[in-house]
Amino acid sequence: MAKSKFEYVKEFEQDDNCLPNCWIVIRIDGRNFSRFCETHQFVKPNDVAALELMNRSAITVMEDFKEIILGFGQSDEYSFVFRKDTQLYKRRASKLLSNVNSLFASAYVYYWPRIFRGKELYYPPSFDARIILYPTDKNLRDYLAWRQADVHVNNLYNTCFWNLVLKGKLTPSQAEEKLRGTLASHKNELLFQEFGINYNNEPQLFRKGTTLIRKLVPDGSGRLKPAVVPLVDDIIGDRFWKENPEVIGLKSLTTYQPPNLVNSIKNTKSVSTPSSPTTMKHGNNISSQVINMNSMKEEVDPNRNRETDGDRMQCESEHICRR
Ligand code: DGT
Ligand code: MG
Ligand code: MG
Repeated sequence: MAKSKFEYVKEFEQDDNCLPNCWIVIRIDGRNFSRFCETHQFVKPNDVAALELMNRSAITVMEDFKEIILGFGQSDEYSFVFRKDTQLYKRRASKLLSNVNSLFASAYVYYWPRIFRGKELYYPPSFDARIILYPTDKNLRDYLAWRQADVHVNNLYNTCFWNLVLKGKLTPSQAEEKLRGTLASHKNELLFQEFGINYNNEPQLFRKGTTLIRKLVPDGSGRLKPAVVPLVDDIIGDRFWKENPEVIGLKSLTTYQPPNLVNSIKNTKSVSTPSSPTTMKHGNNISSQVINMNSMKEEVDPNRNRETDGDRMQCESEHICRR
């Protein structure tokens, strides 16, 4: 068919293929969620249902985009890591970015009524998105460590701030003034002295964010199915990466099946579809926790009330304080 005389305009489109052999990270972040959370009266500082909705939306993205090997979420943001050898959309940045972002936003609205039963969605939320390329595994791990350290810094600050305001009856500016320039150790002390809160006992979900990876899980009929599994774990230290070498190694999926999984699955709901990971006890391996997407209740492991590598590294170096 002859080309129309208008077709030359296509030449104005620019190539935006991501460099080969680099990890492709897409991070989305809620646009003006300070207002969105206020309007929808999210619990301060952490609203479990809101986090569940973020996780549900991110799982939807990962179920569709199979080349995403890992997701990490906290607050109003989610990072998605594509395989470094992905050829999806010929690695075109605009295609990857816009598709991931729009699917996340539509999933957020789609699942809102199921998670916030009866709570009205007053206006459509939106998310900004950026794409970043990391040439080395170390760069990628440092990126993820940076995001997880951010959870820690923000959550410690927010926990102090909202306790001072809600329980201590300080005004927001008084609370801000009180916390200005304080180190992590001061904030820990403040929480304990003034409110009897041991920060290390705060839910891990709030302190570490959610990591989504792919595992093979029993589907209830004796078969194994790939599923996106939400974990609450330290991803700053080496342990997580040693325990899940397939993630960065781009190897075949490993089975999420600790030795006593069969017994513990009997005691929990069966994994009906890969889209609904169930709560599974972590067997002998107590290092990470799986979130039940229905309740987001964490499994409590008394051995976990210790500072992890990430906490320690962050606490030692922390001079940042912000809300
Ligand atoms: P942006 O991203 O520049 O458009 O602006 P914001 O307002 O989205 O700011 P950002 O992304 O730095 O911070 C996230 C905001 O969302 C922050 O005001 C705290 C709020 N937020 C996130 N999760 C929760 C939650 O679970 N409960 C409450 N009450 N607020 C939350
Ligand atoms: Mg935001
Ligand atoms: Mg944010």
